[in-house]
Amino acid sequence: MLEYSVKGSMQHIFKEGVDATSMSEWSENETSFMARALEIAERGRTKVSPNPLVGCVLVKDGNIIAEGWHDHLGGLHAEQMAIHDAEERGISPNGSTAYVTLEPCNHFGRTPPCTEALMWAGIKEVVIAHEDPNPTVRGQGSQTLIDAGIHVRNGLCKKEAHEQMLPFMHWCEHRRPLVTVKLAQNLEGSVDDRSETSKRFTSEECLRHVHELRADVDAILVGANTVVRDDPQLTVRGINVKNQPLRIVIDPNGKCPPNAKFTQQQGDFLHLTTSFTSLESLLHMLADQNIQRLLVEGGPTTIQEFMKHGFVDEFYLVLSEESHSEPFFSGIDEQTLTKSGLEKLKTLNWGIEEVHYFRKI
Ligand code: AOF
Ligand code: ZN
Repeated sequence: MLEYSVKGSMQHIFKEGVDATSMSEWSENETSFMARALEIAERGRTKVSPNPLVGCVLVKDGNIIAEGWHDHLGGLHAEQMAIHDAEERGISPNGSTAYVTLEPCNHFGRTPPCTEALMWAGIKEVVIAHEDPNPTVRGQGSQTLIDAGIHVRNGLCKKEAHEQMLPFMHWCEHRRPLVTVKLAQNLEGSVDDRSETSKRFTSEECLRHVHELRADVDAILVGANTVVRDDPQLTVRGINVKNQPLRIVIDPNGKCPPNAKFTQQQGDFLHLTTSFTSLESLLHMLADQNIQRLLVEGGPTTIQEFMKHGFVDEFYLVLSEESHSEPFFSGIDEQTLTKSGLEKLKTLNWGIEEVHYFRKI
């Protein structure tokens, strides 16, 4: 891996692989164009799965002349929206450079190939942040453009693009969903006060963050004990989503009551009783159903099961200062997470709760 420092700034961009052009540095301007493409890609968040978030800007004479992003599943791809935007503004995209966060596709999927749209629009150069690991489009996008005489460079803001498309990248590479765990407990490590009927012990603002997280996943999973104790709805509330995440309950001993709330909400659910064999097969089956990010919300036994098999990719450990008179301990804390191969990357504040965020090393 080669490290390039951006001229005139402290920012470092990692550039990997072979560049179609020279080993030149990325200029500060180029970095800001790609940063803008990454920024507008966010507009598709919660709406594009199982496609990745993608952004594109067209640049002519050092100025952005048009912008596009993949807005929702089935909608235009980012490049096509940017070309359309230029046309709407009455500016010809001919001779411009496209900065795009993902290698342009070269296949007929839900939309025609972006490579063709770029060629037809007379784009002279394409700068790509990250290649597309999707087996149906891999590599051929860049090659097709190069064959058509378009100048292609790759790897600008690659790390940032990878982070933004993490569930998609993970799904392409491993053929299983990225597994995100959220666990709320108090400072002693208790997840429940058994002296009371089940109730939430974290703040309203924390709950809002949890719903944001739910809106950004394809499925939510809990074990039967959580259903029996809390009877959760397992839905996104307070945020507009087109489709509710798939609700999954692992219940090998048939403990869930037939009228449990998760069975009575909008959208699909999966109540896994006897038919379910191993977590690994479940994850592969979910991946086949285009589930790219799975949120595991508890309880401790279910989470430990995922951890034991090394299936946890991300972990939000939510810490509350509430005390419990009859505590129920999770057996999970920073140390156990670190020991199981997760690394703490940051601490967040979700209302009054502190959240420790871990990622698989
Ligand atoms: C692009 N630009 O903005 C996006 C791309 O089924 P489709 O037609 O929507 O194609 C989906 C695949 O295309 C997706 O899995 C990914 O490989 C790529 N996404 N490509 O050129 C875009 N969103
Ligand atoms: Zn495309």
